[in-house]
Amino acid sequence: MSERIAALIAEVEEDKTLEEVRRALDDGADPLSLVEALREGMSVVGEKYEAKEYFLPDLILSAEIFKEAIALIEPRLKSDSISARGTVVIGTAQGDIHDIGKNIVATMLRCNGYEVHDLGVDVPPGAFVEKAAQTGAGMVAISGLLTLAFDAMRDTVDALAEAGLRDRLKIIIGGGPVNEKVLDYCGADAYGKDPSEAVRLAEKHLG
Ligand code: B12
Repeated sequence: MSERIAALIAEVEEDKTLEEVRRALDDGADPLSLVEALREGMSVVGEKYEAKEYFLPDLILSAEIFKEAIALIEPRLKSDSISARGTVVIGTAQGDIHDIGKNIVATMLRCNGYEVHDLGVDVPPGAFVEKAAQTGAGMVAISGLLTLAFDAMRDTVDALAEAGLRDRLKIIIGGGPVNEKVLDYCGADAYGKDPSEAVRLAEKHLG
């Protein structure tokens, strides 16, 4: 069942993917395994895009399907999950509106039991500070795909430090071009290449 769901979203088959997810839920499938199947399918879409087999509309439609499928699965996850393991504030850095990857990371964190406050895209440093202070978050996750996002990421790290929150929370960054050098430049605590790394970092820092 999971394999079929992964294959259907990888083929960007909207109706069939959603139908299969509904059927799997009715049959009592483990909601987390369905999320994992969707994520696997999404990574195939990414590979096909890189191979120029798919184009931008495929990428955008597959992200839409992912969102719709998660909306079907989420009510099931909430009743299944125990109390939150920790709180994460996530958003795309100021000046950057890419959110497909950020949304996947947010979903995977939620599915793994974290309370996630998603600030959306083009998020100014002050908004990260405000939400982190208000929620008592233990982690701030910043996504960025544009080179210009690196400055905004660094400004966000600085703003969290100026607000006196730096010692109390971990800051992780990620997104296509993020690497060790970008991490050094921004002064965040860690970076991740995919949603599983985001979950691993949350487990390490928040438990
Ligand atoms: C889709 C896309 C768009 C869509 C975005 C739709 C949306 N809702 O997000 C649209 C068409 C709107 C768009 C616009 C632009 N784009 Co664009 N876009 C892309 C594209 C093709 C794919 C990005 C994507 O979604 N990948 C799939 C996701 C799943 O991968 P991901 O984001 O990397 O996320 C994964 C990991 O990185 C990780 N991750 C992500 N975030 C985080 C966070 C944490 C904490 C962790 C741990 C992990 C993590 O997990 C995710 C899941 O696996 C890339 C090219 C590419 N191959 O990356 C260009 C690209 C990013 N875009 C680019 C550009 C230049 C632009 C524009 C400026 C174009 C323009 N001239 O208008 C505008 C940006 C406007 C703005 N202010 O942001 C450039 C950036 C170049 C640069 N070095 O700065 C790229 C690289 C294309 C290129 N080769 O030139 N874009």
